[in-house]
Amino acid sequence: MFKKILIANRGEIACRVIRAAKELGIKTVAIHSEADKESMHVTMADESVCVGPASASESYLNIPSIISAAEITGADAIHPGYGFLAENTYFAEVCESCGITFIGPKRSSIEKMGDKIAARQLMIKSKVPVVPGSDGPISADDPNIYKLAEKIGYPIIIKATAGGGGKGMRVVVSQEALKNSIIMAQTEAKANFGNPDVYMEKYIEEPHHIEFQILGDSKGKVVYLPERDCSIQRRHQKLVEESPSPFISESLRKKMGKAAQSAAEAVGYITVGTVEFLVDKNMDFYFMEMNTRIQVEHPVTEIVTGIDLVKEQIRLAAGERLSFDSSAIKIKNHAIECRINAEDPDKDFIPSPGKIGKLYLPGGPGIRVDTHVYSGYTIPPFYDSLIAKIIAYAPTREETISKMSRALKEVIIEGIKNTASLHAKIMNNEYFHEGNICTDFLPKYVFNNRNSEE
Ligand code: MV4
Repeated sequence: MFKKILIANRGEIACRVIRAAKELGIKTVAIHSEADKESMHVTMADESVCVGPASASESYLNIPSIISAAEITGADAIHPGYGFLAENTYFAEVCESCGITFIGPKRSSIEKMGDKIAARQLMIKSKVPVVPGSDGPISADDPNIYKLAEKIGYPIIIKATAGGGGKGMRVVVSQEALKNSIIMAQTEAKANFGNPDVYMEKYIEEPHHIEFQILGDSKGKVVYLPERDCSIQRRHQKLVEESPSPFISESLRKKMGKAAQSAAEAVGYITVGTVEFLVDKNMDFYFMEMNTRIQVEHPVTEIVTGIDLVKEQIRLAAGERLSFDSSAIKIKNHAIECRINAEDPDKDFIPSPGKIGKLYLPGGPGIRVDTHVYSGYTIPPFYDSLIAKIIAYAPTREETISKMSRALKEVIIEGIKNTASLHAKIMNNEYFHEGNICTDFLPKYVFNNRNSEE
C-alpha cells in the first residue's frame, strides 16, 4: 500500500480523497494555487505545497510543478480527482516514468476510450451495443454520406472523434443541412480538440442517460455496480443523479451491467471508471462513452452499495485484488444527489463567486454532504462552481425525494447565489416524482422552454 498520496486537485473532491487516504492510514499532500491558500483541502492534508498562481493552467494543470511537489514531499502516488489532469495520458505517463503511481487506469485504456470512433469499433467487436452510425470519420465531399444518413434515418447527430461530454455535437434533421453541418462540426472539432475528424450516429430522441460504475483489478477481473440515472442535466452539466434509476428493471440492469463490464474488459481497465449509455423509449440501450476517472456523482453508488469507491480506487491502484462479484451486490436504499453550484439560477446561471457569510448545511438522518466550503470562505472566480453535493437516501424513492426537499430547505448560504432553489423546484415537480426524467427534463418541465438548452 502507498505511504503518501499527493492529491492533484482542489475543492470537495480533494477533501473526499484526503478522507479516504486517512482512513487507509496513508499520509496526504495537498497542492494548491495562490488563490487557494485558505482552502479546506489544504487544511485537511498533512502537508501542502503551493504549485503556482491562480490560473489553473499555471497551477492545477502545471505538470512539472506538481511532479516536483510529489518528489519534494516523497509521495509515492498521485490521485488526480476529476477534471484537471484526471484523463491526461501524458500526465499519467510522466508520473509512471518518475516512479510515482498514477491512481487511475493505464494510459492505453484512457487513449482507447478517448478516441470515440476507435472506441465505437472496439465496442462493436466486444458485442457492446452502439448507436447505428458510420464506421469511421465522414467527409462532406463523400457522396455516400447521403445514402448512409438515409439508411440510418434522420435526425442524425454528428460528433467529434476527439470530443466527449457534449462538446462540438450537431443534430441534422434533413439532407439539406448535412454537408454544411459536417463542415461546421469539423471546424469546431479542429478548433476545440486539434482533430477535425467527425462521425455520424442516429440521433436518439429524449434519451435517458444511464451510467454504470465499474471496478477493475490488475489481474483482469472487472465488476459492475448498479446504475446511476443522470438524465437531469443543463448544458451537459449533470445537476441531479440517482441510483437506482426509476426506469431500469432488474433484467435490464443485468444486461447493461454486463455490457459495461465487457466495455471495461475490452480496454484492460483497472481502478474505477464509468460506462455511459443512452437508453431510448423502447428500453434499447447504446454505449455512449467511458469516463476513465472517479466522478462527481460517485456518492449515490456508495450509498446504495455500501462500497467506498475512493478507498477501492486507491487499493486497486496499489495492486490489490477485487474481493467481491457483481452478483454479491444488493441494492440498499435509494439515493439522490443534488449538485449545489455557486451560480445565479435567476440570471442564466452566471457564476457567483465571493465570500460566504452565514453558512448552514443540512444534516440529520439520511443526509450526506460532501463539500469544502465553510463560513468566511471566499469562493475564487477561477475554478468550477460546485460548492456542495447533498446526497439524500431512504428505503424508497419517494422518501428520498421528501428527505432531499427537507434538506434543501435547511440550506443557508449567505453572501453568494446558489442553485439550491432550482433543486427544490425539481424535487417538487410531478414529472420528476413519476420518474419521467429524460435529458430534456429541465427545458421541458422546469424552464418551460424546449430550446433553452441549445
Ligand atoms: C447523443 C444523443 C442522442 N443521440 N447521441 C451528450 C453528451 C455526449 N456524451 C453525447 N450526448 C448525446 N449524444 C445520440 N446518438 C444525445 C446526447 C445528449 C445528451 C446525452 C445525455 C445527457 C444529456 C444530453 C443532452 C443533450 C444531448
